[in-house]
Amino acid sequence: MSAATMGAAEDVRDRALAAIDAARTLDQLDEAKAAALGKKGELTRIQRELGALDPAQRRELGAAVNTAREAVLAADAARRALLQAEHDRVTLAAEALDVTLPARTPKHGSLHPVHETMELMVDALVGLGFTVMTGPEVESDWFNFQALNIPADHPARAMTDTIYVRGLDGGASGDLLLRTHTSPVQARAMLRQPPPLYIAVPGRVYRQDTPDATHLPAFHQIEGLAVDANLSMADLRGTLAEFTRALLGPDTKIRLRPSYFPFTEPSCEVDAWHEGRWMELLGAGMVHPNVLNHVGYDPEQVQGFAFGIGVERMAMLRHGIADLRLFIENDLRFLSAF
Ligand code: FA5
Repeated sequence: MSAATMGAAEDVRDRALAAIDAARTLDQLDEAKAAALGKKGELTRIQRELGALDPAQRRELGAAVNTAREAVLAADAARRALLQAEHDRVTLAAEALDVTLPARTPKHGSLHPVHETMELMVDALVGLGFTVMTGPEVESDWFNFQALNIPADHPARAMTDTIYVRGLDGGASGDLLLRTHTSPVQARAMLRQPPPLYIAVPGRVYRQDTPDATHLPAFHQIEGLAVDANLSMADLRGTLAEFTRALLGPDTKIRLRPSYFPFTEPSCEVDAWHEGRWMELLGAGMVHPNVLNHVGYDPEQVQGFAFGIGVERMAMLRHGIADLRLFIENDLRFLSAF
């Protein structure tokens, strides 16, 4: 075997080591390695030619090829580790997140003060044994008025300015209206079940009232109705005293003033003492026998008391707010104070 042949393995090794050293990327390194050790690589070719040599030469050249291969593999591994580390560093830098940016914190909303007050009022009544019920805001004349002892020509219809609903054809519906109070649910409840009955009815009501500090054209009421044997005005007063204490504190003073509602007899209005004056909170009374008769209850067997409380008025007292209109202006500076 010629010295030139012996030197061939070392030449290939030297060229491979130089190419490996010069590789700037992992791709270039792969190329340099394949040029020596790949299927068509130079060392691979020399190795293939070993078969044609006699045994002594084959052993000698074979050893030279192996030494060269190990040198190339070692250089490749060392260079690969270096290039891989560099590659990782560049990738990490490119994909880095700046965790020092101010976070976008979620904005938490809160219940509207009227809604929150309504929930507390309902809770207090549930605590006194009442069951929650609701009814429609678009109501029939019969439930809103007639069932409540207010016939068509009754002067009490003028007590509230009713908003009537037109039929879809644009003509007057004659019968449909936006309920002016939560009282129509009294008859709905009594028609559904026999006495005894204790219900609390939260909901929105509508009147053609001009907005002022204590009136809104759309507001909320909670109706209370209790029908049972042997109920009296004393039960009504006790219930309302407990209720107002639960909402406004244990020292709350209330007073009952005689009043008139067609669907209660006797009737009263209840005021709470607030900031040096009495504030009207609700209307109430003993359910009129005609109302019980309308729904098939026997006034000889059962009596009832009923009351309708203004939710906005209660929210006003609880939060010391002077003007109801603040509740509907949707000024976030006002609403986020609760
Ligand atoms: C009624 O609506 C009767 N249905 C209450 C009732 C129920 C009496 C059961 C007897 C038995 P009145 O119109 O007074 O009554 O309204 C009741 C309460 O709603 C008032 O005391 C007041 O707190 C509130 N309220 C009335 N009008 C307005 C308004 N425009 N804006 C805000 N709150 C109002």
